[in-house]
Amino acid sequence: MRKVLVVLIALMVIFSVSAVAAPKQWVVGFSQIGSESEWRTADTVSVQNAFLDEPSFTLIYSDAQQKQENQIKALRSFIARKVNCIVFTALVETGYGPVLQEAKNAKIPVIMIDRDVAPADQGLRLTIMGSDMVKEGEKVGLWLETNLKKLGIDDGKTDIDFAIIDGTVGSGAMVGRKEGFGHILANHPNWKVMHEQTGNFTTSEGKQVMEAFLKADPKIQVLFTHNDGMGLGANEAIKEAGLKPGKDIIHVSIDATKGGMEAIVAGEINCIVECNPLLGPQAVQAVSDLRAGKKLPAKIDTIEGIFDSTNAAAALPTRQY
Ligand code: GYE
Repeated sequence: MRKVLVVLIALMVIFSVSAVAAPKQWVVGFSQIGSESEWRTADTVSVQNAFLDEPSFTLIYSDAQQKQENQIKALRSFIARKVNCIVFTALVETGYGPVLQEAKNAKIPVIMIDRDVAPADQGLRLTIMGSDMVKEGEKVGLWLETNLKKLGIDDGKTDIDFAIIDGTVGSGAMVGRKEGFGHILANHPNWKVMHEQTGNFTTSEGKQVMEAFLKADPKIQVLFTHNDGMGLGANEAIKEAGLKPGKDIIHVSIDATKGGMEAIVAGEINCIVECNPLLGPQAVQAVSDLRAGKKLPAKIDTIEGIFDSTNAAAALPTRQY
């Protein structure tokens, strides 16, 4: 009996020590695409801070400055350094197959955050965490479906002049948003997309593109910008052309940055579909789970809302990005 007790106590001690044992030190490589927007800055800071707060992780950060070749180099250097895990946002969807295969051969798990790779390469990464870009595009279309009617702009028959400023061509965010919006567009033969061009997700290009659109066609009725940064740039161009954004041109966007939300409150953007950049805590959770030997789900979604004149002002004071 005594012996049994001693063994039991010994086991309990071993168990409790191992339960509180510090996690293994892990080195994580993070390949970010650049700093093209407010959204991106918020995303980078969120990931960096979340890993910094967790002393058992060392984060190696690499900024590709919008160049795919820089990202491929960064991924190769992470592999050469034998990092424990790679966190990766893909600038565009294609072209990373070989380097992802190298990571897989080296048994280094890759967690995508925000922008994914194309389906053909998705077997080479472990999971994707971030927004559903297709859904975002659909939400934009559905808001317009309801509200263009309410505003008396859409009678279901008369042609409506649409302009779209796309994000970076070939990026997961642009491809998904275009596809999702396309699902709703297909139900409205009178929504005519007369102008569509990329603004590369930057405010300056958003402005330039809108200037060119308005020069060619001052009668644009609806504008969809793939992010708020380009939206704010486009609004400058609209105002400089003597028009009122949000009134003369109905304007819908994606992200819900502070600047975008202020534009809703000012009546200059009509609707913004939220895209959450604060992925750091979820990324740390996923890498920690992986380190603990847990299986990660194939897709980790972020929770997002939609804002217009009915709720933007109330949400603005607590906006973190
Ligand atoms: O909407 C845009 C950023 O990939 C979801 O990239 C992201 C997009 C975001 O530059 O502002």
